[in-house]
Amino acid sequence: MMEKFPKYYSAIILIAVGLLFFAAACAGGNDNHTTATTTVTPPPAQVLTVVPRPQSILDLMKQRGDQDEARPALKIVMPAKDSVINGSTVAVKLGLTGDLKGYMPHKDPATGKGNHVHVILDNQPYEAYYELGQPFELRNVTTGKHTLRVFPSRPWHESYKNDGAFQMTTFTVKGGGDAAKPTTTNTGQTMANNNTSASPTPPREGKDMQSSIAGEVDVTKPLLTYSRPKGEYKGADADPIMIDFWLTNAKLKGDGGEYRVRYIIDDDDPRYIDKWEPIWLSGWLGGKHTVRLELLGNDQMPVENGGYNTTTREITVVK
Ligand SMILES: [Cu+2]
Repeated sequence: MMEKFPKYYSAIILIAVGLLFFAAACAGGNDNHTTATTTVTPPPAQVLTVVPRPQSILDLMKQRGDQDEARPALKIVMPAKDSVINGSTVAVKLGLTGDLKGYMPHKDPATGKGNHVHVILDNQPYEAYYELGQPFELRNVTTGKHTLRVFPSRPWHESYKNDGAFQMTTFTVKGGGDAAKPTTTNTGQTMANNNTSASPTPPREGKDMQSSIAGEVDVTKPLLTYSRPKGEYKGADADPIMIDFWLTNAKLKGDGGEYRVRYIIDDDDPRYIDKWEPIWLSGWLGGKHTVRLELLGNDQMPVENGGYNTTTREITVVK
C-alpha cells in the first residue's frame, strides 16, 4: 500500500509534522528565553562589608579575664642583632616581660589554639611560636642578610599593639644550605643532623622557610608589618575574616597622625584604614583571594622601606 502513495502525499505529511514542531517551539518561546537568561547570569560578585568584632571573639575575650589589657614586651635574645650565623638553621629565642595580666603563649593540646607569637622572616608570612621556653627554628634559611620581626598575638591572631610588643632585628647567614641534609665532616661523619625528623623529642617548633632575603629596611622609618589574613579559612572562620597589621614609626590619620593604610582585595577598589586596629570583612566567596596592604604617606603614595610597606598575600576561602 505504502508504495502506492503519491510522493506529494508524503511531502504534505512531512510539512504538517514540521509545522507542529514549529508551533510548539513558538508556544514555549517565552519560557525558553527566561531559561536562557538565567543560564548566562554571571556568578554573584563578592561584596565585602566591614562588620563589628564578632561575638565569638567578644566571648573569648570575656573568658580571658584581663589578658587583652596586657602589655607584653618581647625581646629577641637570638639571633643577636647583626650576628653572623653559620649554616641554614637559625635558632630564635625570645624573652617575654611587661605587664602580662596572665598572658602567656601556649598551645592548648585539646583545641590546638592559644596565645602565640608571630615570627616573620624578611617579608614572608608569619609563623606561630607557642612555647617560648623552647627554641624555635627557622630552617633552610638562605645565605645573606635577613630581618626578623616578632610580636605577641592572641589565639585569634590579633596582635598586641603596645609599646615594646614589636621587635625587629637583622642577622646574616653564611653557608646556608639544604637543611634537609645533615651537616657532615669531610670524612662523612655527621656533625649536626639538621633533619627535623631525627631531632630529639619533643620536637622543636620551627619552620622550613621559603627562599628569602631581607629588604633594605630602615628601622627608623615608617614600617607596616603585614600579619593577617594568612593561609586557608574554613567555615565560621571564613566569615568574617580579620585584617591585622603592626605599625612602627607611623601614626594613622584617625589616631592623630598623617599616614593611611590602604587595602585592596582581589581587583576591588582600594579601601582605607585610618585607625590602627583590626577590621573584620564579611562576604567572602569561596576560592583564592589576594589581600594587599600598603602604608601611605601624606602624598597618598606607599612609603618606601625595603619593599615591606606594600605586601600582597594570597588566601584561600573554603566554603
Ligand atoms: Cu596567629
